[in-house]
Amino acid sequence: MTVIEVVQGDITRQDTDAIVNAANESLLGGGGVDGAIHWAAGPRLAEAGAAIAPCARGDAKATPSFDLPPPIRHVIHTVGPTWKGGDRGEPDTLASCYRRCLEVADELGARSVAFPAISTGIFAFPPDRAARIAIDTLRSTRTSVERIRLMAFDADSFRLLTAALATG
Ligand code: AR6
Repeated sequence: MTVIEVVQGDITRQDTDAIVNAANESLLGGGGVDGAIHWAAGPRLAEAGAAIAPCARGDAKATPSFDLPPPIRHVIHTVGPTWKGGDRGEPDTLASCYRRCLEVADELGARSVAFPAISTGIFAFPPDRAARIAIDTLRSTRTSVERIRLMAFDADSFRLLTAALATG
């Protein structure tokens, strides 16, 4: 039985086994949540990312968490789609990100995973559509992860994700 919950806050400060990073294909770091995670994990995260890069859009790859606070042990890096109107496969690529992250979490034996709202910042995916895809995909993917935490970085995202979780 997997529980999905919505929490407002900073993903680098969660009490989960793994956190997901909304990365780019280089896995070297960037802005947004990627910048926050690299800042908190320290420079070894970019070295570890470089060693396993590139990561294709829709795929996911894991590194250790380095200087992130316990109990976080793993960072699962995924690369979402850049929104270009919605008819270039963006919804399928976003769903693939959530699916692949759960597969990687299972390989790692992670029992709890926190996800940011992948692609909804710099990559401009409409947050309401992204929330629906995130929740539908997480609900329909078989996994041994027991607790999935969807992170809302602000109050609007919290309302949106909470409403999406209550429906469908
Ligand atoms: N904790 C939780 N959520 C956060 C945090 C945080 N500390 N910081 C931002 N968010 P974005 P993307 C939210 O832009 O759209 C980078 O340069 C943010 O409010 O981080 O997938 C990468 O290297 C938004 O809801 O990721 C890529 O090039 C969500 O995280 C590109 O940006 C995702 O926003 C990826 O863009």
